[in-house]
Amino acid sequence: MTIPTTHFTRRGLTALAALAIAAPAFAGAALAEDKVKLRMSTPASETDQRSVALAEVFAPAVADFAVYEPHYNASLIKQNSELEAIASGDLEMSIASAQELAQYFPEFSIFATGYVHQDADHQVKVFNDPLMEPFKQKVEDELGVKLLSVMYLGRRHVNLRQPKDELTVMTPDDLAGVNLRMPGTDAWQFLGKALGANPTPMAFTEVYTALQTGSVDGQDNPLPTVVDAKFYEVTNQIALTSHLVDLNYVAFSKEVWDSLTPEQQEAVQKAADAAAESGRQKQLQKEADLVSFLKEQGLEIYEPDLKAFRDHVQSQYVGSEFAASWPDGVLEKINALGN
Ligand code: KDO
Repeated sequence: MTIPTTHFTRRGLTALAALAIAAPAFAGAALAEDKVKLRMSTPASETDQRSVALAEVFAPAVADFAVYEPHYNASLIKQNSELEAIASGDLEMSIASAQELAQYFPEFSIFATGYVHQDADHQVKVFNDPLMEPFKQKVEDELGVKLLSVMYLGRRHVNLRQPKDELTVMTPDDLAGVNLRMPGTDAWQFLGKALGANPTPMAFTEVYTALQTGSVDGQDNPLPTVVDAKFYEVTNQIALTSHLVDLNYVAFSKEVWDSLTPEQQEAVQKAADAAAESGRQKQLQKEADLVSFLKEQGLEIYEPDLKAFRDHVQSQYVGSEFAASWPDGVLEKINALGN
């Protein structure tokens, strides 16, 4: 707390005296105005499991010294600009994608590549493995952002407006000419192309209307997102391609981190890990439960030829500019951590 040293008034002195008497009661607990403000911006909604986990698990665990201030639906910072906002001091936290990081550090595209991560456990093993250290260090040194933990977004699938009897997606060839909305960075667009589709860049917050009006044929996201964002209201089928076991990192301002005491840093780290774990379990449960809900809503849900998709996607990355940026041996290490 900063106490003014000039312009003392009688009333001010009385207030200060009252504070001095009450001081022992505050020992150890900072006043609200002294706490670190943690503005978090995400395109996700308030009911998305990553948002819920941060609000219900992260925020209370750091409440002694920090005020968590979430901004949902990209209302504070637009999608894919959050890291820049943290770097310039306009934001303290975000839920960052590997694709967004790949805008600055192309090697992060390895974590955004189709069919690389196998499942939620594999993501955690990769994130906590020494292989990740140089990646984390670079983001910290060059962008001033600490990647605290990995959050599970889920298995992305192809979700289309066309009913299955009009278009059945069994192989990448079936997606030829399909305008598939993908988020707007190069790594995302490349993945859309690798799936065989015609990728269209668009912010997450615009997708519902685009599906409703037919300005795109479809989009890709995990089942919990299809439900949370109500995409099922404006689409007719889901081909379970599982083309990306998707993740987001809990991104945190390095400047704010450095201003914390070692005890506070430990609390922030533990809180981020606990939130990620809580969100992961809930998201996995939702993925398992939501197939029947979506079928009840009239969507046709089926598994395409997964080998055909995997082979095609992987063949697109071989020799690509993305693969050229991957440090030697990292893909092998990631694969070795899987099943
Ligand atoms: C999306 O735009 O499709 C995406 O799923 C990409 C993710 O990286 C992430 O930004 C997510 O949107 C938002 O958090 C909304 O769920």
